[in-house]
Amino acid sequence: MIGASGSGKSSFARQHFLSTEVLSSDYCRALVSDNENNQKATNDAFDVLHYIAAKRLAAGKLTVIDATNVQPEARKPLVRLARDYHCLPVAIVFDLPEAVCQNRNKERPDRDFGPHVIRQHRMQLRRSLRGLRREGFRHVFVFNSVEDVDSVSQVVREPLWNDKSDEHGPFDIIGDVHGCYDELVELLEKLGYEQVNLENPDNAMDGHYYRHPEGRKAVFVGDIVDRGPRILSSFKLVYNMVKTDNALCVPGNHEIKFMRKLQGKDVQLKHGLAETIAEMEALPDEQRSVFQKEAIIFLDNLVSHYLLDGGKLVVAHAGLKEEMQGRGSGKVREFCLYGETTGETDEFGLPERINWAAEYRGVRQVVYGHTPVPEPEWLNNTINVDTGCVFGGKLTALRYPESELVSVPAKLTYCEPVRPFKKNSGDRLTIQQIQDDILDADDVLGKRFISTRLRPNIVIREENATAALEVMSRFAVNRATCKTLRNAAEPFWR
Ligand SMILES: [Mn+2]
Repeated sequence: MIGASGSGKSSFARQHFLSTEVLSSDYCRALVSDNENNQKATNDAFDVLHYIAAKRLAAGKLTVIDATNVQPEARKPLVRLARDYHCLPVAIVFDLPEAVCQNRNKERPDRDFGPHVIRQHRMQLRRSLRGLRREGFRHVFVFNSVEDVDSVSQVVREPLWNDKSDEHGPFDIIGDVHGCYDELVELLEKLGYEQVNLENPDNAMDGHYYRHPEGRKAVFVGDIVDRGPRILSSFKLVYNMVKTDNALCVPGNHEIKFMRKLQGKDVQLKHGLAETIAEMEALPDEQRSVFQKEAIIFLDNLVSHYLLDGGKLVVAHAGLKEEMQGRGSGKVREFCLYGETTGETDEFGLPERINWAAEYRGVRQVVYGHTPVPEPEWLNNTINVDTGCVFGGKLTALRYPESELVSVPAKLTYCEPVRPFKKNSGDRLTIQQIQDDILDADDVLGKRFISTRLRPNIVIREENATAALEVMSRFAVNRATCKTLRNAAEPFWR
């Protein structure tokens, strides 16, 4: 909230938000100095306020800052906090006439500052008004009068676009298609989907889609386009399935590049985009322009990731860390599209990726694609379903909630992968087993609760965990384990 002293911020907050949602600078002044109006306590008060706000935002809780916030310096740390936790900052501005604020403060004996204070607040506020969006506020609401404020009957909390927790599926989550239309159709039919013709077919977008007779929904992890043999047919099929509510689709990095190309931006025709563009150029003029217009709208509206089935399932192209799930920021979108890279390149000249899934400890299942793997495998509640169909692998779907994998083999190797695409040799360890072979001290140190089949919630006290670990570590042979332990528990190791 932004407004001069006496502009009615606290009353508005009391009326429309939970008392625990509102962090007031006055209250924090009192917390640290027993006096709400002690201006000397301002810095400490804001330390406390920012600290609590950070905890709330980390937990994804709506947080209302009740302070004047009329100076850019005061708002800056708040916008930064919102960004750090991938929350959207919203400004509610109380641009009320000076007389209203002066009168209200006169009625309050504890506000004994002179009228110049409010005049200055008002000036700072007016100077700030136009720049709020540039400062990073994603929505700005301005009240110009007492009537404006009083006319608000309710503050409506809109869920983010990525929040589809109301949709419970069942789902069939389909890996990177990359123009493998024949395999896509075969997979859909194997999953039980049936072809339906559109009633009013649009020439530019083909006339059919696939629908499951039991109302299952396909969820595409993105990278529909580029590289493969029938890119536009694949794209149009996904488009029609999304339009008719038979599918959801999150964008892949290839969709974004394709969209930028369609918008006339300077994009290199590499990594298979040339094939997409060639198919488009081959369309008759009239169809092409309709297709282009529709495709831009469709691509531009794709949402970075989805939270599904009461928040139990997350689908994102390159996966998603726990702290970013269901949040909205540029960084979240970036992660969904490209994952996290080290900034280095590997021996094939490809960006070296950070394996976020190895560190994942979240409760939500994350299903993703982006990096082709020979076999989809579970790792810490995440699974990569991109089995490199276009590279001669297969096209895979994960049936949710059944956790059943269904795939169809590629008919051809349509594209030679830069990094060799190796098939699994039979009896190797699963990636989860390899992962579990290395103990991460953070997973076992400190007070722990474990649930067993016989007894739920057994408490492992910190000192007991440490002792157990100490005994176990005498038998440690894995040097990586030794290193982890030594770093995490230096004093006890010695
Ligand atoms: Mn990708």
